Amino acid sequence: MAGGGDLKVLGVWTSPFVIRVRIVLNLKGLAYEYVEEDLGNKSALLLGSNPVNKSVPVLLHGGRPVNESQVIIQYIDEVWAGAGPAVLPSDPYERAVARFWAAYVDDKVGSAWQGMLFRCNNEEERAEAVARAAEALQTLEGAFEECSKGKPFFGGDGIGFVDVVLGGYLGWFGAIDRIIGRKLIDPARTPLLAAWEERFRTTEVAKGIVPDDVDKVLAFLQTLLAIGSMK
Ligand SMILES: N[C@@H](CCC(=O)N[C@@H](CS)C(=O)NCC(=O)O)C(=O)O
Repeated sequence: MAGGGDLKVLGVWTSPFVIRVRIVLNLKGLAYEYVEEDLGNKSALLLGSNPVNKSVPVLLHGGRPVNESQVIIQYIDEVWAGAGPAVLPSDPYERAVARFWAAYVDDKVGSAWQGMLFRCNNEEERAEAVARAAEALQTLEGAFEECSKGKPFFGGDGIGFVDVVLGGYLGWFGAIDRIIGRKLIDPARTPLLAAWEERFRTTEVAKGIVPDDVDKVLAFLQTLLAIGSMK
């Protein structure tokens, strides 16, 4: 594996933002050191590397920090352009489209994810966030059709930017499915996304990174709620 021993990721194993970065490092075949952070007791390295947001992930490349998951992914894709498949499309228009949908995912799905798990005070508020997530996923069903052009991933034949950005949430979706008693990515309403979810979860690059142990994720949710994280 490439990477030269100078790559380090500060992360939390359930974080959608960390997961997407780790999947991209896998895609590129880059070796890195992974350091699990405790959000209730952040390390001096995390606070010093990301003093603005104090959030994970942080990528340290030769000791220099890069912050914000979407920025990190684009940095990796540029620096290791020759390693593994490109994550962003080479065509500028298609790249702009991929960036648009990635931003949409974090804006709409990300805020609904926080609403469903961390910012709901009662079941009514959770249901409202679930409805917002469902609406965003419906829109993404159309985006999938447009971006994939009949191929298996948003990125076409292989995993691309929108795949990793949305795919980072799948571990939590499994936990949400358990909480709400049905599939958030509903095969009846969003059949393309439901098939994509199965495909994405079982890729070599996602296996072992996207959490599939729902009980463990739900137990971790209690830890995060106790420390008031993600509020
Ligand atoms: N926009 C950021 C979001 C990162 C983020 O929210 N990370 C969470 C973990 S999932 C975090 O570190 N939160 C800090 C905290 O809860 O104190 C990114 O894409 O990197």
